[in-house]
Amino acid sequence: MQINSNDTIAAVSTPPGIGGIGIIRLSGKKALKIGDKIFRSKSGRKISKAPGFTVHYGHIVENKTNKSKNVKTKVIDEALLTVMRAPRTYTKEDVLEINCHGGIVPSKKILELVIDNGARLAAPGEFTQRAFLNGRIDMLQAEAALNIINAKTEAALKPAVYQLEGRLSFIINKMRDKLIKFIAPLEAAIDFPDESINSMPGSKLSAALRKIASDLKRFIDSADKGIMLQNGISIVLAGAANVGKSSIMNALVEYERVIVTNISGTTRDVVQELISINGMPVRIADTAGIMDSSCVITRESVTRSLAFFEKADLVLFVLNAARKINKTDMDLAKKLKNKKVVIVINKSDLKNRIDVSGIAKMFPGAPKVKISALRKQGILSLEKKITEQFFKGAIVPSDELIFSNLRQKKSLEECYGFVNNAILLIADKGFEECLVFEIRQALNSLAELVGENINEDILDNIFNRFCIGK
Ligand SMILES: Nc1nc2c(ncn2[C@@H]2O[C@H](COP(=O)(O)OP(=O)(O)OP(=O)(O)O)[C@@H](O)[C@H]2O)c(=O)[nH]1
Ligand SMILES: [Mg+2]
Repeated sequence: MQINSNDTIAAVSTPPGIGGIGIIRLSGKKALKIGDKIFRSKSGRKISKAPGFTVHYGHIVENKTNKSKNVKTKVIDEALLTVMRAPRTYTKEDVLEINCHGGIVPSKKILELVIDNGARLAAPGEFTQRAFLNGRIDMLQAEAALNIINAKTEAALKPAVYQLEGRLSFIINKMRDKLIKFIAPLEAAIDFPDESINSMPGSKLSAALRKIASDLKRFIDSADKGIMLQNGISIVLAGAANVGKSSIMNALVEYERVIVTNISGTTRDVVQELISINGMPVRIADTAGIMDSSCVITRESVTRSLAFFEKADLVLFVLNAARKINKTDMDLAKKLKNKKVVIVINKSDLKNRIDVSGIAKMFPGAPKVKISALRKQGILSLEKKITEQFFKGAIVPSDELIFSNLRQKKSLEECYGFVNNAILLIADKGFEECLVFEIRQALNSLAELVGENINEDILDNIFNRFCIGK
């Protein structure tokens, strides 16, 4: 993305479509001057003369010069303008927000007007990118803004808000300060070998580094949780025909989403829904029952089901409590062998004839849960078993700090590696130069984590994931 940060940028910040209000946002040196050109305030006051954090009522106007050089003013919309002055704004630049009537036409027309008057269309995430480049937030906070927008459940929102407040950045910067304190005397001792410099004794340094390593390990583990909370996980209902997969789907989504009948082969297409299970965003898929058939449609649906099992993070392997395990169940079990599985014994309201021990042996450690989708019994314990597969204990224990994407996890892992190298060097009485090198590398990983010395491609990659107008 070729970005000129001297430009004044503009975008419609509200989602496309019809709504109560639409917001057009401008940021940059010319933002308020453009306001003067396109806005006639009721009070007659000029936008460029208005103090920061003031709101102005008036009309958005377009001035057109006709052939005889007469200026004709056309009113486009009634609007409220909010003036925010640098540096106390989202981007640290002058920001103008235009609240107009919602709807596709007014906001599009006003955007065109501000562009005709000197603004440029903002790239995705460019407002947040400016906040980062102008030093108002670091990369962890920029990513938090993205996570807040994309949060699918409240549990996913909470850690993102903490991150935006800068709690993670605070912890990481404290860790950086500590590491710097360790190497300063070590470096001095290398540079001035004749002077006696008091560096930390090896055992104390090693203990301090071990504490940092254990914190890093905790953060790395939390990142897996964070990534799952942010992106959600995919779960698929798998089983022979008529075992009650669609009934379980309906129980989990809490409405009659898919057709249920007593005829084998009711479900054909894969049907997916986004739900929250104990705060975890879950994409749940109902699939066609596995069965032998010469019917082309049935065979195609079975092929699609099998393809879906492959992609899922977790398979709910559904069995019918009222009948014995048959060859279809066993064949399917073989296909699911390498998957993370919860064994769901449905129809447990009927007379039990099932013996799951054979199947259970094929999935060591997989939880089993008895339910009745028809009577909505055992659904809560099924949900509990599902979350336990990904999270031990509560999804987000209060005040836990959670990293939330692969980029962050990679920097943490790199740092962890270097800190461990440093610990080993101390144990082996290695050279101080090597020790300093490892700690320096650890510091570089942390600097990258908060967005310092970050490579431009990575930067573009992060901000491209934002929507336009953020
Ligand atoms: N008694 C009892 N019947 C159930 C239960 N769950 C589902 N059924 C019945 O079993 C039949 C099949 O249910 P579905 O949910 O359509 O089963 P399915 O696995 O989706 O079937 P296919 O789409 O054909 O593979 C229906 O008549 C349901 O009412 C249950 O827990 N107890
Ligand atoms: Mg079905």
